[in-house]
Amino acid sequence: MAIPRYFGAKVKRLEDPRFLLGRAQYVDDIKMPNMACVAFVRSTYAHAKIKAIDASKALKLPGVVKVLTGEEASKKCKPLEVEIDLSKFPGKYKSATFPPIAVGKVAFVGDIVAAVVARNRYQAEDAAELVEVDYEPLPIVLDAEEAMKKGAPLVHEEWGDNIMVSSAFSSGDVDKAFAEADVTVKGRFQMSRHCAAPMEPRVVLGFHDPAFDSTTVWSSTQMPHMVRTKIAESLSYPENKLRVVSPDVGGGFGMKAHVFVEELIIAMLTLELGKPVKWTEDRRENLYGSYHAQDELCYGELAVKKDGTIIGLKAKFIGDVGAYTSYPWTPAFEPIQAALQCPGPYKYLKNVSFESLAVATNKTTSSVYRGVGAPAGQYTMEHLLDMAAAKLGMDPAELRRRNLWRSEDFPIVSSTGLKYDSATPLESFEKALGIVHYQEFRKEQEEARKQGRYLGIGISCLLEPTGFGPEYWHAIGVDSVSGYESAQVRVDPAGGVTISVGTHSHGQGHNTVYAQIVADELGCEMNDVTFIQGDTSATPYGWGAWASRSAVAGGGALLTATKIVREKMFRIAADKLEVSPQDLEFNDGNIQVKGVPGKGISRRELARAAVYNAKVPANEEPGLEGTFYYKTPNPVSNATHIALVESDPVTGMVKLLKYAVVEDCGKMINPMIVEGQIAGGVAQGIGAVMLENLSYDESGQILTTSLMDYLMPGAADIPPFEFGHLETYCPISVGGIKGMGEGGAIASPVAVANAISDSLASFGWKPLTKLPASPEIVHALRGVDGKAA
Ligand code: MCN
Ligand code: SMO
Repeated sequence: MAIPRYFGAKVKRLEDPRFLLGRAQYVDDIKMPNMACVAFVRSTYAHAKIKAIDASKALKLPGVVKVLTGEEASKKCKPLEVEIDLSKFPGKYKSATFPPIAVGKVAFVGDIVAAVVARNRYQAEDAAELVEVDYEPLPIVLDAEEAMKKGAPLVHEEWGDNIMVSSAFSSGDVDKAFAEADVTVKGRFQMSRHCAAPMEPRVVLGFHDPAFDSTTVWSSTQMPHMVRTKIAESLSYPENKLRVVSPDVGGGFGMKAHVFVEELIIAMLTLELGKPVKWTEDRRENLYGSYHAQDELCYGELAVKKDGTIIGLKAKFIGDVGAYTSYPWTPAFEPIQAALQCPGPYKYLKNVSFESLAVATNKTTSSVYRGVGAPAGQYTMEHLLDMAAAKLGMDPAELRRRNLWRSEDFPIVSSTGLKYDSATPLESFEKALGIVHYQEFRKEQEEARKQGRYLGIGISCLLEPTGFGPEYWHAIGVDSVSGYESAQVRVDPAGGVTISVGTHSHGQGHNTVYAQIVADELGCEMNDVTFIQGDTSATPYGWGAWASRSAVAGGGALLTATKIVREKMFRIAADKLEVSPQDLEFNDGNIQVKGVPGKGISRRELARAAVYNAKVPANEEPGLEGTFYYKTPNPVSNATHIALVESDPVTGMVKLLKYAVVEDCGKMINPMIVEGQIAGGVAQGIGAVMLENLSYDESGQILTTSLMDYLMPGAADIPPFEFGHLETYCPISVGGIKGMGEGGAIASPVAVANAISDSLASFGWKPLTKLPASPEIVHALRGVDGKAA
């Protein structure tokens, strides 16, 4: 690599002025002449037959253009179905196709029954209310464990039961480990049901252009290419006539890493009506009509020796995944990932057994959300560890210290079969303890208890697999996604650089980090780099952003594509200067002979010669361009999180005092962005453990359809952070980079939970078994008599 000027520096984000000054352009900002608007009629029943739909009154309202129902939609559009090679899939899988609009029956409150198109949104909403649907209610099932019982109402009758996916895994001898253990602990932990609730809900705009007989769909998505492929396939529409654009996107957090039926419906409507058609989701609709996540019930059991050696782990994860399957992940991805995550960075743990179940219920479909099930696995392991420490009478930090892998142990294959290239679990742990002055805090805690103040500290040690490239998906037979990545770098005649990438930034700051990479390689300034993403007609095919992949996958593709250009520039310059390319270097925008400042050629001159005048050596093509498709590796990063809290056992209120994270994500491109990503993830984890919970009444009506009911953390709920970094060069990725975008959200819920249990440990250590930890639940930790031991 070139001498880094920007790679590794805390450079301010190039995109921020645009966002802060309100100059971003989201899908809803796009207005087209003659544009129609859609409002959906969504089921008010959790489970019911649709006996009849009468749209006659709606169609009489002024401005109403069309009412599309399931019967008609299913003739024009195939349902969404995940492509899985069952011979490789590690478990039993039942396909639940997701019809674009419900046909014959609805399976959750929010299921789409009809799409109403009108000249404006007001008319569409008014008309949607006039669509009369005759429902015949069916028995409902709202709880995953109930849904697994014999005789439970069936969400999909044709399945014969409600189990969408079941998968089991074991290695070593778990029974023996438990028989040999000095101490065993077990727990049942209920994670809360989430909605990513990004600042910008989903928006889709479709436009068919008669001049070219082509169609553009703008969608607020994390994965525009996949959306294009799936719309084309579902509607049997030529993919080369379809363009999908995701302009500025106001957060996604996994929820927008899907193909949604709403995207299919808007494309269908614009093709039929020959006019632009837009749908803008409102907050209420987003909270019940998009996807949920994280509703995992976890059973875990841990076996340890007297000296603290962790020798056995059993866990079962039951995902309450709602009504349908999600494209491309299936709702099974969360409970399966929970199991993969569960063993954590603990080296003596060879004996493990896991079961993961995805169970259908009459609720909103549940799919992936930042961390993808890993927060549940992390919670289970790290809370059991504190439980074991309490039972052993050992300090929870000491218990971890005795078991953590250290950097020289890598590479390793985990007990769940994941390959871990390199990591620093013990090193990051010690550094994090140093940051919070662990021993001093323990003393302070003891003093405070004497004065009736309850301080607590909670640790969570994380290994975060990132990237998830083709090797991973091929191995498990999932063909709906592959996850390689692409980048293209072009130099214009004036020496400016345009990069176009297949990844997607919707808050992560890719414009900045990619410009840092390119500026270093091509000896230019960051502002000389123009960044294009999110437009299928302007970028090579790529996979968007998810699985903390962009730094690894997009960064690796870009670095390689840029090197192709750099090498060509050096070859051409060498020819002109009559030296060898190895004798050249970039200096202040010039390519010069190493150590001879006067002898060189400016980047601009060289670009003019190569791109405009075709004055290149005989064996070179004109132009300066590089494209690279990268089979993304799957590096693992690691971190230690430590939360400090103060709890009030009387009111049950918890105050977060401080939060420390030591992260090792390989070479950091921009440490400031890395810290921002950790902080954002931790904020979401704080939401998970303290506040967020989508709830339903017994009839399957969702009760949390506004941000007054679904409580998300605000800035005032977030404690001050302290960050530490380690940088282990990743041996398997281009540039030594590892991902990290989800770790904040994975490690934090249990760090806080451990801190809360610890704060009230003088009443007898008790686990937090149900999230979110509301004041009632925290209050209950002090026990019936409320007397400290
Ligand atoms: N980075 C870096 N050096 C590294 C690793 C990362 O500088 N060694 C930078 C990256 O260049 C990138 C950011 O940190 O700008 C996050 O990198 P990465 O881990 O590659 O994750 P992605 O960019 O692929 O983002 C996806 C990840 C996921 S999966 C979810 S979910 C999530 C998250 O990012 N959703 C987010 N963070 C989010 N942040 C915002 N604002 N909005 C979302 O929807
Ligand atoms: S849930 Mo993140 O988009 O992998």
